[in-house]
Amino acid sequence: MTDIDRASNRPSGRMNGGRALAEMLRLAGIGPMFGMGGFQLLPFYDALAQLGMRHFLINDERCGAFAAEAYARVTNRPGVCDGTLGPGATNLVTGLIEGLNAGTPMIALAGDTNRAHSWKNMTQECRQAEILRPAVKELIRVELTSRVPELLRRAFAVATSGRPGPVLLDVPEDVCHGEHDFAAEDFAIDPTTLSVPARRIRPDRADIARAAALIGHAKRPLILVGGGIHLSAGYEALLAFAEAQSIPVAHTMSGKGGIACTHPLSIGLFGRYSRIANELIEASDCLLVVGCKLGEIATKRYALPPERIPLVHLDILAEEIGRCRPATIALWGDARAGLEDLAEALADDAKRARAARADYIGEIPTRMAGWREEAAARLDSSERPIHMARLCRELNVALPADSILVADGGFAGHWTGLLYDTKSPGRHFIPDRGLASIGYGLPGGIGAALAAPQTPVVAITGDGGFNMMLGELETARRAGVGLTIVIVNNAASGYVKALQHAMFRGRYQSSDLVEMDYAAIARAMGCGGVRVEDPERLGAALREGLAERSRPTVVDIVVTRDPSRMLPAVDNRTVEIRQGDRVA
Ligand SMILES: Cc1ncc(C[n+]2csc(CCOP(=O)(O)OP(=O)(O)O)c2C)c(N)n1
Ligand SMILES: [Mg+2]
Repeated sequence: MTDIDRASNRPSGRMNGGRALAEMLRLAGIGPMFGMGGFQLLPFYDALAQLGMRHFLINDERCGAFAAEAYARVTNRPGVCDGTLGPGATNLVTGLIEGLNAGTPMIALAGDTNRAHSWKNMTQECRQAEILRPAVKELIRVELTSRVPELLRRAFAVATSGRPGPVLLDVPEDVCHGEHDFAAEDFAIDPTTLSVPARRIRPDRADIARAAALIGHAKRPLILVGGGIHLSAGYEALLAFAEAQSIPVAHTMSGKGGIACTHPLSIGLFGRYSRIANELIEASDCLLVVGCKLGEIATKRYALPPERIPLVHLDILAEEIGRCRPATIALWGDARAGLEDLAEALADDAKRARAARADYIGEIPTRMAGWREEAAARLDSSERPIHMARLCRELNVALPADSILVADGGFAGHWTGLLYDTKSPGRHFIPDRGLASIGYGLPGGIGAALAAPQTPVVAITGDGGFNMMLGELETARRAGVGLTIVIVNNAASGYVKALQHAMFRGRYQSSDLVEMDYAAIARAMGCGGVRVEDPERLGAALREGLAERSRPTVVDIVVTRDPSRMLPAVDNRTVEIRQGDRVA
């Protein structure tokens, strides 16, 4: 529906709060929603049915929040999920915090008790507003049915502005079931608040000038991008600036896709795991950090980057600048706008800068070739069980440029963060690094697949993460999504097992899983299922999954069971580990 159609579709008359919620969401043009019903929000569900809006029953509200979160990342529009009073609402917490930390716009609805009876031990009653408040950017309690449109407007404005985030509307039963005489004017929405970034703010001009001078004088500048580049959709500005000034670009897991990993200026992942980026950071004389929090993993536990290197930090959230590492120059503003301004400030110097940095840029292919040579044995490994690096190589070959890879919180995300190459800029790699929960892969894949129905979507997850979410395979099948789910089957809570190997001399506790045939389970659930034990069969199995467009396919991959080889081996992991250290 176009914005004009929506605007002419504004209802009036007597209706309950649930209907008003649905009418507003329709006006906002939101996509499919994810939730599980309960008494309090049933008028809302009924309105969805009457209005023909898409809503998917999920089997755990946490998955609804994950699916909505991934949906939002793919579309840049708020993802919508709901949960009923009490356990439904509290199950939303993990998914909402993912969105809060990752800066993802979301609208969540939670039913709450009827105010005529609250605090009288109503069934499922709990102090949910207090539990949910720190999980969201803003929690809005709706106290009057008449205020439903106004407060949903507010929710969109908050969710999509500044650093985006989730907003929770806590809706008491009597507000949802209660009725009000609405006028057509009540139903209105500001179209500029429906996608991110809702508004752009430019850094201060004087700060841009100072930053430009610093970068202009640098011989070995480097750009470090985080997830903010996606929130700002700053791809063109990043590429234009990096190319005009001959500046290499490194990325965090969340920032992958700022420029294509296959672009000659991309030096890959930096932080805990790196190909060549960390060594280039060490040798840099000026860092430009864009939309990146410089958190634990990006900084190798605050060991990177060295304090001696001047650092320009561009971020939409002022208080994020300098939190972990003092910034020489703070640029408070939108990533795209800031990069455009820097490019403009340095435009006259671009030719000279490119010439001066020719040798520097020339190092990238040489260093990458050196890394590839060192990693070749792993990337090309034909060992069984299958080497994770080989799997990543096969993903690089099998997945087309427009595909989306959703990566779960276990090793799946770390390995693909390091070795998976996006072939074009944009949201082609979606890891849940906001909270790094395991279990995001499958529901995140559902959300991404529904957001981009024509796009090949692959979700890669550990067996532990998949076990958490097995029930959502039913959701995926019911939704008819042609999602490929790659299970990294190491019969272990591998991350934990690897740490126990490294730090506790192999005294394993609660880190083994029983060997399962997830392909057979998938087939029993009416989905496609392929089990792969031979690395030579990986490509065909992935292609089989990608070719299936109307139901999910599980590709169950038997990978190394050796806990000494579970960490991304292409990393410099030969660190000396003392008890109490975290290596991964
Ligand atoms: C909800 C949640 N619980 C615990 C953890 C800690 N954790 C990180 S990775 C991991 C192992 C997960 O096992 P699996 O999904 O099989 O992935 P693997 O590391 O074996 O590839 C655990 C328990 C987490 N990230 N999220
Ligand atoms: Mg595992």
